[in-house]
Amino acid sequence: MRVIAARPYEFALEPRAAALLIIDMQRDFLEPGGFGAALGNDVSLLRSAIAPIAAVLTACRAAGMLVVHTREGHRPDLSDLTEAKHRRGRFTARIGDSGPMGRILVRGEAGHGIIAELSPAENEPVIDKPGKGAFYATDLEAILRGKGITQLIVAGVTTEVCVHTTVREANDRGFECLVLEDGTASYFPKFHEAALNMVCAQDGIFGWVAPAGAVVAALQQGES
Ligand code: C5J
Repeated sequence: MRVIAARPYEFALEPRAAALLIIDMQRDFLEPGGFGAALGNDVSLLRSAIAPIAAVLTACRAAGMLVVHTREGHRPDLSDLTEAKHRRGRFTARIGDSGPMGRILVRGEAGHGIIAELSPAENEPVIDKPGKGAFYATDLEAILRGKGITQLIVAGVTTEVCVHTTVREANDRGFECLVLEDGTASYFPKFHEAALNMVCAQDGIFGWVAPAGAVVAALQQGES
């Protein structure tokens, strides 16, 4: 067991029963010309999460932990895209439209890919999800249960959308979640702060929050 200094209190990490879950670190959200930009956002605001996630990713791999990546996106024929999600917003570029990184939020296009800095290793599952939550319409839960996972270290973007939705889904399924405060990011810094506070309010209503450095230190300190 490794003790992580966290809010609202210490998190007792069991590396054999824990996975690092990296949500949607895709070019479509982090680079100009993708989905995030099409929604009118300053995509540079998400880049602060990259280095902290990379540090935790290295430490988790070294500890032999399961690492799972997710990608939000849709089939090329958009058959898994709800009409409501497709229509939402008053912007000119929509999901499925062509942009500088290929068709926006469509599987197989350049923009759908995970950024080079956090490329999945060959043995790391990549979950393609059509929704905001990583458990909705995916085999994530089956993969985690099959490997005996009960704890999740959750990172990625954006804090209040796909990270939060996933943490809520995981919490209801009985997983203990620790969210990386500097390994998540939002286009709206105030939402990032609020979303993290919501996770650990009421003595951990949805889980725990800790900086990447605390997770790396606990993983490097050895068993206690
Ligand atoms: C959004 C996500 N923000 N990955 N997706 O639409 O958070």
